[in-house]
Amino acid sequence: MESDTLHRLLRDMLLSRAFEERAAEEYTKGNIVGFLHLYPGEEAVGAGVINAAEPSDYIVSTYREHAHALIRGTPAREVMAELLGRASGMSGGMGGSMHLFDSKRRFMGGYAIVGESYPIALGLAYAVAMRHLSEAVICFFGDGAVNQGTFHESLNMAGLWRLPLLFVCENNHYAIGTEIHRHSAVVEVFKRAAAYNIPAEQVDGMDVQKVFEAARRALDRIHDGGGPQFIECKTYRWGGHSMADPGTYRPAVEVKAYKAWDPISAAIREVEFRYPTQAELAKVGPDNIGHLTAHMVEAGHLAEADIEKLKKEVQAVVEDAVQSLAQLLGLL
Ligand SMILES: Cc1ncc(C[n+]2csc(CCOP(=O)(O)OP(=O)(O)O)c2C)c(N)n1
Ligand SMILES: [Mg+2]
Repeated sequence: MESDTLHRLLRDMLLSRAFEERAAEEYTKGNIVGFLHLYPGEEAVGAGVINAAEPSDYIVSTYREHAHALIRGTPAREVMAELLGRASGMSGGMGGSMHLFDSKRRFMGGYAIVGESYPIALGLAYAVAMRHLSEAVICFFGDGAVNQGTFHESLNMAGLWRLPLLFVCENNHYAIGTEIHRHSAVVEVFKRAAAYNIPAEQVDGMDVQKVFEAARRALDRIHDGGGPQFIECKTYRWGGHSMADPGTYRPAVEVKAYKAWDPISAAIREVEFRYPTQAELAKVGPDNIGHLTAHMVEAGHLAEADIEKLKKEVQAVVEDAVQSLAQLLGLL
């Protein structure tokens, strides 16, 4: 993979992480109200998929979408202002955390209703197909959303009409507190796409390079008129479902294992779910950002000093976003 691409992926993941950590802080201080669903742990999915897209492709997301908007290019200031309900926010302060929207960048919304992104993406893809354009629509959704009726209806129509749609399942194994084995008859989500004649693959969602490459392949096929495609990214959210959720339903050992995810850890990849042993835990490697930085340093794309520089750079972007709202936050 090209050095420029690797740097972009890393920067986007670091920016997403720094933004979410700062948003959590502002929520705790009471400056952000309502629900706040954060993305740490899942950055490789958004960064990999959105960077593989063309600027002319559309994105439809969920309520866990701050990083998707940032990666798409919406300035951190506008995203943060929306979380704070300010008029300078990307949705004019009317939407808040779950309803980010930036039509200029073809970011066609975050949505609070589980399973809402499919029919909207389907309509956009239908419009693209009617105009015979070489554009794709990317539709994000969680593992919990695959049991909604809209999933089946939308995949059926996309498969039938061969619409230019990329379905991306962010499988973080939980729908709030319900683990996938308890909410889905078929836990290998990608297999469901076969029922609608949609090519699908499962990808390690903790490895940003693998996600990027899978998304590129799928998007190339769509742009070439190949019809809908489906990617299941296996990932994990480090925190609770939202800031209001301490996530105590998950065993500490499981959270620890995923926080130190080794992309080829057999313990975590087993189809039949099993919590890793202490010995397996000792062997697991860095998180999804750590994994990429280690690879980049090893391959000579990055020096340790660059990582610190990059972290400072994204922190400055996030800090600037918060400071732009300083008066409101009583920081002046
Ligand atoms: C139609 C509908 N039913 C229930 C809810 C409440 N709800 C909010 S998030 C969520 C879980 C969704 O899990 P998943 O799709 O896996 O996404 P994740 O939060 O893990 O990213 C539920 C049930 C909702 N918002 N909309
Ligand atoms: Mg989920």
